[in-house]
Amino acid sequence: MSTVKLKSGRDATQPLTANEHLLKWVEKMAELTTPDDIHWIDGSQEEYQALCDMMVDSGTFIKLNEELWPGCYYARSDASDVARVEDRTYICSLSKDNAGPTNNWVNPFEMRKKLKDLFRGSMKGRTMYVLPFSMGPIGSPMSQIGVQLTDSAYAVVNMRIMARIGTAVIQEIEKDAKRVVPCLHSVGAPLAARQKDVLWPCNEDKYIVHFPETREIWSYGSGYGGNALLGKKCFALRIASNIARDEGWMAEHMLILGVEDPKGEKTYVAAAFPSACGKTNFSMLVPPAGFEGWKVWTVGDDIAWIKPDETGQLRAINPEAGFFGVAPGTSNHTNPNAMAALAKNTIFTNVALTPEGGVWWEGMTDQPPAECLDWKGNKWTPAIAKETGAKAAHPNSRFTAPASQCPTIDPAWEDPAGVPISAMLFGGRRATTMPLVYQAFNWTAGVYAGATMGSEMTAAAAGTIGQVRSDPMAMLPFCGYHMGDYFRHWIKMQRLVSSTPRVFHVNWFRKDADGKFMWPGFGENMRVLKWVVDRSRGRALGQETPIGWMPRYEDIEWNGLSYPKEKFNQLQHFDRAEWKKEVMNHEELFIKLHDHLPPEMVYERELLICRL
Ligand code: SAT
Ligand code: MN
Repeated sequence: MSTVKLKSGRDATQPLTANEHLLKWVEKMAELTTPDDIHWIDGSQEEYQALCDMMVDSGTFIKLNEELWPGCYYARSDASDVARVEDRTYICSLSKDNAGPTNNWVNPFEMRKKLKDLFRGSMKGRTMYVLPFSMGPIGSPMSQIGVQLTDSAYAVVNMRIMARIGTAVIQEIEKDAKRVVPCLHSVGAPLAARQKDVLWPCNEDKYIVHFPETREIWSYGSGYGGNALLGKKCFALRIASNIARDEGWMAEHMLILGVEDPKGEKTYVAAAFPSACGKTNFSMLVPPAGFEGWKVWTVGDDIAWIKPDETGQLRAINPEAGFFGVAPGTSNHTNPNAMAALAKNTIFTNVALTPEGGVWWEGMTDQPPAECLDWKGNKWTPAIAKETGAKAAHPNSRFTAPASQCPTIDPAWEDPAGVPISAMLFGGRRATTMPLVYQAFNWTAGVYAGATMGSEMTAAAAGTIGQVRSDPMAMLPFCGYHMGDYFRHWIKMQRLVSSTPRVFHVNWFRKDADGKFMWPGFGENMRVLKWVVDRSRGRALGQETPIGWMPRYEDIEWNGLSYPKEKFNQLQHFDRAEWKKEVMNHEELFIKLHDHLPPEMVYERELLICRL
């Protein structure tokens, strides 16, 4: 295989820079991985098209019906390479103590040796793409720069949607103002001479490795999502959380949205929910009946970088440029804005393919297609599904769509200064115990609420689905250092800001005794959001409870929804016995983190116990 020919005649093997550091590193990594070719990514549309065409020729991509899905492509991964692999993810800090008990750690010297063995010759028979990328708008003082070397064209075209890439980033690198984070990625499937490639090369053995002190990422063996698009979780969360701690800002697993009321007053809110718990839907919320004149604007759906400005106001940017969203459950009913965003120029992975050359997934339409090919390429019909339980789309199937195509994308979403954050929400999937919403008494109590949050596990990570696990700030798989120090950093942020955002805990997923969701969710979450905004602006009432401030029935806007008061009280019900158990469970994580746990967390727990 040799690198693609570009119509413009540009020879992509020619370096796009004279920057010596970059050239030397590329050369060194090429010596290690021995690709057949090197392709410098300029990020142009022409180049993107050429790479997509190449993958269509090889069968990795299927071009979707241009009439129905203009500019869209479809890929099926290897059946074993469908999600992030948390047990193969490492934080290799110099000392084990810095990685903490919630991260996998291996001595960095040992790990480097291991990685060198793995990467030696790993790109043989393939092209190595040199992919410069910026997380955050190019030129924003809050942005960070990386270069990903990868032997996956799939990773390159996805990264072109998810980040700002190419020549403009090279120019930033040449200004030499910012440190570049080197990211090496190989699917770990070298090709022997004349060996035919498979559609989705990967390796059973996977290593997703971060070196926090040297700010490096080495990813081996997977072509999927967060394992392969290294700007996302690896850089924007695991490495960035380290940079943020050192520099006094925050890298968080949070969506960012703006609420605009009928008078035009705008309030920005950031919210941390674990993967596949509805961040994308919430960030694109459509206000329900009764909220005429209100608008919700989308800044980001997954990651927020949050920094105090010179006045001490916290401001956030979305470091990403696209949405890597969970497909199943996304529909014109649940999220029309995501549906509009993914209607064109989108890459679909592991959804189902319809006979018309379209895509489908569970929940996309009420009526499933009469027949389609499932995410493994097998024939799927509703009858087969009924009989075998086979899903047409993998539960973690994804769309990669440009954020700019979202109808509710905020006019300020690329503002280099970011948007001001007034409130922060924590939440997960909880069938019991957790009310729809409560407000923490203050910043420290809010940090405690985030630190002790839990959620039922989803298909976004390989593992047990449905079990409640503690997932502090939705960062358990993404915090690049000791979780106890991370809590300390949160506490310390209070000293760096002029006023802290108000902190809330939400749960859209509480169930009644019959196992039915008690809250309609989706657009109706606007009612919670309005209370959050009003509380943040000091103009809504609530009731003090042992866990925090809660809205009474009359504090919520019910215009347009008939939701009985008794049901609301049940939904908000705070059960002392359940909470006592909950607080006991908090201890499990705290014991693990004990020697790094800030005293505030212990005091908050004591106070909570006293109030209970
Ligand atoms: O695979 S990703 O990490 O990009 C998506 C997610 O788990 O949130
Ligand atoms: Mn996520």
